[in-house]
Amino acid sequence: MPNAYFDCDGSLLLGGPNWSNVEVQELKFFKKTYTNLKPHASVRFSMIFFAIDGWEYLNPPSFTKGDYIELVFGTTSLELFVVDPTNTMSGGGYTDNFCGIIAASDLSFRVFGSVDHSDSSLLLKFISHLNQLTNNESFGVREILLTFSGTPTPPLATIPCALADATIYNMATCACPRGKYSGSSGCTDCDQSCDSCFGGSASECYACKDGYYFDGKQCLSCDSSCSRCSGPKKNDCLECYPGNQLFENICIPTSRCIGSGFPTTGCKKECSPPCSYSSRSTWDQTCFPSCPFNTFLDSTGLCFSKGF
Ligand SMILES: [Ca+2]
Ligand SMILES: [Ca+2]
Repeated sequence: MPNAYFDCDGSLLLGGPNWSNVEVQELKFFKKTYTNLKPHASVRFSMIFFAIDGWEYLNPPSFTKGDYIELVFGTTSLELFVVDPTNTMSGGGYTDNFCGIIAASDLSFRVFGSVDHSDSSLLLKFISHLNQLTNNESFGVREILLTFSGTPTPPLATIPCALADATIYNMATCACPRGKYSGSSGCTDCDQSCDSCFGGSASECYACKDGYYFDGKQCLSCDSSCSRCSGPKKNDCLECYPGNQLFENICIPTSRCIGSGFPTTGCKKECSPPCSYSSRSTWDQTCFPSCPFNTFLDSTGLCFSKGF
């Protein structure tokens, strides 16, 4: 089996030119099952999709069916076609070329959408319906974000939806730049908490912006220390801003983390000289030097004056 990942001009893809071979069944799909999901009514998704090399796109005005990828969310299947605006084959309307064959153009675009789903497990599957060999055409995907919502798929959430830099079959109404949605008076700003959206409120996001999380109804602010998070607390961080290190879901400023080997191996749980058990902080057992007289160690590992 080829590697499931491919470095496409600096973007690490799931898939890529070693994959989606029409002749090898095992190479025609990716799948992952998510289990133990909290109660929800729909799944909103956001991902960056790559159509690599010699795809036959959907050609207007006849819209002859070309190559496509099937997105499976549980029992729901969505078909992802790309429209070639110039009515020529193999990506004549697109000029980018960053992956696979040098002579064949490629296209990347962000896809959004929502599907109704309420089971406690979710099968996510990408099935290739490319009809030629991997060295002729292939696909990839990255930055897959799934947001589980307590409300059913909204009527305005056209499925799937893409940005203005690509046209997906039958989805022209949602082709607005990132951070905007197609409103009655054209492309309109999303709420500031949304990375992408189908309406103007914080509950109408396909995906939350960095620094926000989805609580099942809307995007809410993370603790200011987290760049991505699963909840509002300081220890709900999933990713940190530059200059910080994630340690047990807390973002610690690099300068405050003194474990030997940091940052290549992260903060250490084990104490080593000159740290001692008595000087490690209680909240994450990270080693810090003893604090000077009349100071105390705070929860982030800094020494503060007593009474401060
Ligand atoms: Ca190419
Ligand atoms: Ca083809």
